[in-house]
Amino acid sequence: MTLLSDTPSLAPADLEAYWMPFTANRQFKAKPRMMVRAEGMYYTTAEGRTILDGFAGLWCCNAGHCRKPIVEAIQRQAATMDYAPAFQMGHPLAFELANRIVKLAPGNLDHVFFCNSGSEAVDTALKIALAWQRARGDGARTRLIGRERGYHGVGFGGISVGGIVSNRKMFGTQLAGVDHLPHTHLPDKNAFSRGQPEHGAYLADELERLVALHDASTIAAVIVEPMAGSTGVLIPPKGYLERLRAITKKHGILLIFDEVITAFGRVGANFAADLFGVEPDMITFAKGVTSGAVPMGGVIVSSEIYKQFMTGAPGAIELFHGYTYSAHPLACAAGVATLQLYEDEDLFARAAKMAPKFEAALHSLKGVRHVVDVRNIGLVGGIELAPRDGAAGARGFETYLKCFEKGVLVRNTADIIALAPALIVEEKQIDQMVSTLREVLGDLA
Ligand code: PXG
Repeated sequence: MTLLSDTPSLAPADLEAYWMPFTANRQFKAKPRMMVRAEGMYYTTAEGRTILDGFAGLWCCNAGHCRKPIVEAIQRQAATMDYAPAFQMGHPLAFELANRIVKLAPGNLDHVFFCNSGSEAVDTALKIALAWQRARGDGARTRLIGRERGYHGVGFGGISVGGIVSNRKMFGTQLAGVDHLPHTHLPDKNAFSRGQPEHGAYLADELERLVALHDASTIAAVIVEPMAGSTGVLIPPKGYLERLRAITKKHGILLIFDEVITAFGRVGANFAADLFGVEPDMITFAKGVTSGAVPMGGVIVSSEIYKQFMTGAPGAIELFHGYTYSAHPLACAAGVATLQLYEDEDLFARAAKMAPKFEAALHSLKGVRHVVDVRNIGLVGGIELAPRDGAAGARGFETYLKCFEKGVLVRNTADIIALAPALIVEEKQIDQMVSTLREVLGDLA
């Protein structure tokens, strides 16, 4: 059998059937960028070009690509038991993975609900928040608070609490009773900050305004990304998350950290909650839990939340929620092997150690043409470009394309370039990413 993936170049007709996500389909299909192999820090394209991966796939392959222990664990599991029913039945790897995640998680976060993506993790967390408030007799708390420029995936829950106009405007009225905090991007005050910016903690006080408007007795939960990734690497100002935690606690509102990007070493700690020293009531995760090798997501909840659900009749199902593929055996095998690999190679500490070098390299772009801000935390970097007159986003997309032509994969959100290399990245690879960007930006109109 010949697989299409064996063929270096596909005929245009072969590209038609696949409706690609978050992609300019016609533009891509006219000039495809096709990846066929990956190893460590590199992709190989269909034309046989080697591409340095500056973005860990899409923020997910934290251990690097096709790492042997992960590959072998998936292969073994696929041949041993492909699937086990997820409802009223279990398999040992699901429990092992949950135990391992809980060991890594901060403070009282000690139970894990599994699903298959970040979007599902967010919807799961929002549903748990509503159900928890109701279970403890606070069923009027139905409001959910998100944040402008937040990205929480593409489910109806996620786009409702999310704050990206293009992800919301086509899709009707979404969830009722949602409100938003302001985003924390203050380029006038915080441009070229290294790590957490100085200004903006006061923006958390906007939650007090929303409480005054809606009354705390109607609000179930606040969800934020501790560091907003998708909308261009917005790092929390010093004191902001602490203040959000204090206000939510004061009003009996749950705080959910969406750590789909930031969990598992991305910021040089187990979770962003650890790095920033703020413990939420729930953490959503996905991506890095399997280093992107098999889809998986989940929610880590506090003991207080879990216990509340465990008070009914012992034979009763406590939460009417779950997915056919919750804790899928292949995902669990990949997850256990991934977390073991992170530990064996001490990759989170490695990320923390590499972060200052990454920071210095990124900030060397200050003064380069078009660059209006550089920001960073852990192994995440954002380089903001001035938009071209009348063509917002064009400069960012061209930068992405030109870097790809020069053998480096970066990501653009409008005119912000994001870098998030795997935690195994070497200094010379960081240098290659930055020098490629410098070269591309220098030539760009
Ligand atoms: N929450 C956060 C914070 C995310 O970053 C999701 C939820 C949704 O995850 P799924 O697995 O349903 O895609 C995400 C996903 C980008 C980019 O370029 C970011 C994501 C996905 C794809 C691209 O910034 N984040």
